Amino acid sequence: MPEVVDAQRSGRRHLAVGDTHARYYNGVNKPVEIATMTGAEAVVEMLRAHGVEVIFGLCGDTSLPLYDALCRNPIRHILTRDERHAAYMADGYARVTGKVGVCEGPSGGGATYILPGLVEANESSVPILAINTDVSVSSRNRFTLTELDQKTLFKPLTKWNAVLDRSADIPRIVRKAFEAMTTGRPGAAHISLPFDVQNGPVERADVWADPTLGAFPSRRVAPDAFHVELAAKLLRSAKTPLFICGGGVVLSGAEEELNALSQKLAAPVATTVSGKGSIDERSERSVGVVGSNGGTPETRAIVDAADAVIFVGCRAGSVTTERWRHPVPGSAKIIHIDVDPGVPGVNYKVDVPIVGDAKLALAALNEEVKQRSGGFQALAAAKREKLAKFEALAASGDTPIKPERVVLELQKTLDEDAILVADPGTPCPYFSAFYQVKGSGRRFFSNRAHGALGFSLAAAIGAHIGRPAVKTVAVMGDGSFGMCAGELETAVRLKLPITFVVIANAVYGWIKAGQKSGYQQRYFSVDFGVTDHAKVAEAFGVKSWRVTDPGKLHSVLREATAHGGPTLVDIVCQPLHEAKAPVSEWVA
Ligand SMILES: Cc1ncc(C[n+]2csc(CCOP(=O)(O)OP(=O)(O)O)c2C)c(N)n1
Repeated sequence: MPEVVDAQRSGRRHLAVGDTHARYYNGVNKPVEIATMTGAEAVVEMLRAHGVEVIFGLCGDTSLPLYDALCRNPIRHILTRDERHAAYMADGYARVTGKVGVCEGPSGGGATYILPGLVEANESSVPILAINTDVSVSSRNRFTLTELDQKTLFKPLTKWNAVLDRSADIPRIVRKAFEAMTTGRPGAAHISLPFDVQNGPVERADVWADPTLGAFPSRRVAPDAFHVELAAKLLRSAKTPLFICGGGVVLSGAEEELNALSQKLAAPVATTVSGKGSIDERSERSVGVVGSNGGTPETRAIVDAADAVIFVGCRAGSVTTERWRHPVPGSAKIIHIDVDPGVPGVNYKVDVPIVGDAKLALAALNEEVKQRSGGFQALAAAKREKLAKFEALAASGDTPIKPERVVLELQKTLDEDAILVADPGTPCPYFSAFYQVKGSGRRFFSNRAHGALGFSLAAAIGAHIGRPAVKTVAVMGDGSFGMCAGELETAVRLKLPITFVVIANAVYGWIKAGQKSGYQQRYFSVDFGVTDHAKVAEAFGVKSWRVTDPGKLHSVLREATAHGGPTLVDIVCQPLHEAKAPVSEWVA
């Protein structure tokens, strides 16, 4: 009876409680019992096998089998109030844990609503998996309610996506999704899971995973030694080398290697907004953020003075380089380290491309270079100048409150290990420029790929779930608040001690500043009404304050951040177009 022996060897005879038994017939018409589970159970077990502990999402008709499987499983399910925020939560969770974030939603609107979060994560190289349930395979092409071509919808916006047609394919497809998300450049994946596929059988023996694929980067790729040698040679003759680090350093966990190499080369380290956390910003070698959303004239001057720029895990995009003007093309030799071979050489003529994982590439380069001597006097002077301008504005007792004051007070209030999530609008440039990340690793992030307003509230929830031991704060404009307020209920229901800060100015301020600097103050359709965000939050059950007096800001922020549940501080702030800070430098 070879078939039965095979079944025994593979463990199929060892049935677990709840297993169903499919009866297959061998060639001589003898039944072979095979343990199976439903497709929905298999999906959940496959997630668990990859180390998934939490899923963010929202229910729907087509998700009923999945929910029934989830309810009998230890994976924690966080019920959200819309799918966009479920994806943002998965994104925030992934960024702070280094693990894949998982979100789910139903068919039709659930799929179209989850999409913005997937797009942001994918472009930010954050591995999140979204599962949308779908109408049954047997109901396709029959004008079925919520039917949608999920395969085509998600294809251009994810690193990898699939629609399941058969339950038997579930284990293989989930394995493939995790491999795609966490190898090479991390990215988002999407799986469409039809209703009848959730109810079909899956062989228990097929439900296995390589758990290392649940965290990123899962399979690091080493750089070519030849290019590493070329880079070392180039650096030997450089007088003022400079690093510009993107999100790839923190994603790769390469902070130590970066620190060691920049020390050895006596090279300053500048970062993009996503690169914040690559280096402790208190270091004498830290430049801070450069570019048009957080850079200042002082940090730009440091970039322009470099005769060799080493981009690390950075796409040298329009914001970081102020539309490819800084570094000035041709004025510095370019070494470009990236895990994606399609990145080096796209925006700058590259002298040495190094394709590989940032941690491995920086370590390899460290082996090849010699200790250089060099001082940081010019950098220290530039930073003093930048800080002096900031501190003068931050000390102001003017009303409406200046954004600089908000940055300063939060800086004074938060512990070094706190996580700050910033929305676009005022928060991103001001906090990127002036909020000093103390220590390395993920302590600050913003949604820099697409910059959709309303990211930070949900992303902060995900970050808190991922790293509950530290304080998480989300800072958003009132434009953003209007796009995400519903998730305050989630924070209240789960009693999450997150502090939400609203920079309230009753205007889409960043755009109005653009109308001021580029369109002779022809202000058009950018002002909206005043909202008392503290009252709105209170209605959800959030402990809230509305602050108009800068003198009260410190004590309110202290009380809010110390509270054991969700809090919101609504701060009536000066709009960007009235600011005297170098905002005009930041507007594209
Ligand atoms: C979803 C979305 N729509 C439009 C924009 C374009 N946009 C960029 S900044 C901005 C204004 C932000 O306003 P607010 O959140 O109130 O912050 P403020 O600039 O006033 O500080 C807008 C509309 C965007 N980033 N995201």
